[in-house]
Amino acid sequence: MTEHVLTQDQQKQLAAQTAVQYIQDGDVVGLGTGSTAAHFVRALSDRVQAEGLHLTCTTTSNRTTALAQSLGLPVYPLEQVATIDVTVDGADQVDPALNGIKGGGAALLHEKVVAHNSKRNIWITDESKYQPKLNGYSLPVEVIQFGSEHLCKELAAEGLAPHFRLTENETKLVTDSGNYIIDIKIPAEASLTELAAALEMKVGVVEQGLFLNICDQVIIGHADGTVKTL
Ligand code: ABF
Repeated sequence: MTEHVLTQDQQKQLAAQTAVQYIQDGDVVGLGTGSTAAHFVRALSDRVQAEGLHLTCTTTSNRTTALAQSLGLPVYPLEQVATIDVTVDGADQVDPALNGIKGGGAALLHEKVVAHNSKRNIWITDESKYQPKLNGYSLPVEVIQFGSEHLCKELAAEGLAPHFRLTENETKLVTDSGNYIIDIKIPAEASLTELAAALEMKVGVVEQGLFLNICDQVIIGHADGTVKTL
C-alpha cells in the first residue's frame, strides 16, 4: 500500500482545492491572504476558466488583489460589493471550537472586516494549524502608529511580552491600513474572550487577531492525503 506523505504546502493546496468546490456560480467571494489562500485563489481561477463561473470577488489585502487580478478574477473593493456569500481564508491556529488566531500575514484587520461581512467563513489549513488550545501562541495586535511605543510598554507591563513586527530590513512593518503590528504572547491561563475584549478596549488598538465565533467551517489537508472538515 502506498503511503502518501504530503508536504505542508501540498496539504495547504489540498485544502484549497477542496474548498473551491464549495463556490457556486454567481457567488460574491471573499479572498483571504497568505500562502494557503493563494492556493485557493489559483484553484478558483482554474475553476472559473474551466467552467465559466460568473463570480464577484473582494479581497483581504493588496497582495491578494494583485494575485487575483493577475489570474483574471474580477476584484472589487469591499465598498462596491453586496454581502459576501462566502470568504475562504487561511489561519495561523485553529481549535476544536473553530476559534482561531489570524494575522501572521499582517492582514488581520481587513480579514476581520471581510469575515464580519460574509454570510459564511471557511478556513483552509495544513494539519499543523490545528491545536487543542490557542493559549501560549503569539497573537498579532494591529495598532495605530501614533503613541505605539507607549502602548507597547503598557502591554509589556501586563506581562504580554510584546514586540513590534519588523520587515526584512528591520523597520516596523506597516499594514495595508498604515498601522503597526505588535505581537504578544497569549498567557497560558488566559480566557480568550476576556483577552480579546481587553485588547479591543485599549486606546490605540485597531484590531486583534483572535477570531472568535466567526468561522463556520475548517478544511484541513493532512500529510496522509486525507481532508478533514470541522
Ligand atoms: C492569513 O495568512 C492569515 O490570517 C494567517 O495569518 C496566514 C496564514 O498563512 P499561511 O496560509 O501562509 O500559512 O490567512
